[in-house]
Amino acid sequence: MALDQHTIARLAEHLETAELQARDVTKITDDHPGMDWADAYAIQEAIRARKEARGHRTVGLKCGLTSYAKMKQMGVDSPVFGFVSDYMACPEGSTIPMAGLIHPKVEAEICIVTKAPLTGPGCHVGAVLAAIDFVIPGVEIIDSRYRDFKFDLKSVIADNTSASRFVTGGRARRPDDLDLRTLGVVLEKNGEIVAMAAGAAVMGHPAAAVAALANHLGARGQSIPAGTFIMTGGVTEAIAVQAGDHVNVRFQDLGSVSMRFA
Ligand code: OOG
Ligand code: MG
Repeated sequence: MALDQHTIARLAEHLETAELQARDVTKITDDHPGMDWADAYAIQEAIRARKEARGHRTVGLKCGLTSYAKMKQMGVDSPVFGFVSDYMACPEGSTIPMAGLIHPKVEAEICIVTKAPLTGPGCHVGAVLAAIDFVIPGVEIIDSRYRDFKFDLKSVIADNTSASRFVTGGRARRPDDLDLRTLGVVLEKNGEIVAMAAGAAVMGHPAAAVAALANHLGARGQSIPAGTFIMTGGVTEAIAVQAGDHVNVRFQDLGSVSMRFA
């Protein structure tokens, strides 16, 4: 670690305050160019601890930048991991207020819930498939706290990978009767198709993103408990939304997930 505990705590407060006040900030690596990966995840952990200390439950984990479309859009080359809190969950079909958000974008995500723990290193697609209880379609609303959504990997990890809101809906299915690689996803905004992809866009197989998460946690002596909700990452590039927009995502075999912004 290159940063001291005091600086980690100060940066966590800085980024979480930006989130809660919906104000953008400059990316933290501008002021701390020497920060390392451990610092970045330590800041994210400190943000999680702040939320939990205020009584917010952590209700899931997320993989990000797992598709080539997302990596290309954001100009980065490796996945990142974060968490989602109870207050980020929005009901299917609801209206999400733009007040409280900075410059949100929507992403279509294949999500899973585990029925057995997953532990890395060495976690692989087969182990993940054996541990999936059900697959559920979701939409993540990301909202980078960084000005103009511009960041590098360390800055975005510290910012809890832009986590802001999420919606699950559609129809949950057991993994046995699904091929997650060929599962088609169509993202519509205001009735027009704006992006589409298949599950394989996510690291060749969405379960590979979960394996990567287990291996990332394994390197830190942690594992994924049974019953964990996990978002595997946007299958297409993220789409900016504004007040008045309606978003509907159709997932093959899993129904659709929709929401409105006001
Ligand atoms: C980082 C978060 C990426 C995903 O699904 O790829 C993410 C960002 O693009 O702001 O959640
Ligand atoms: Mg995402």
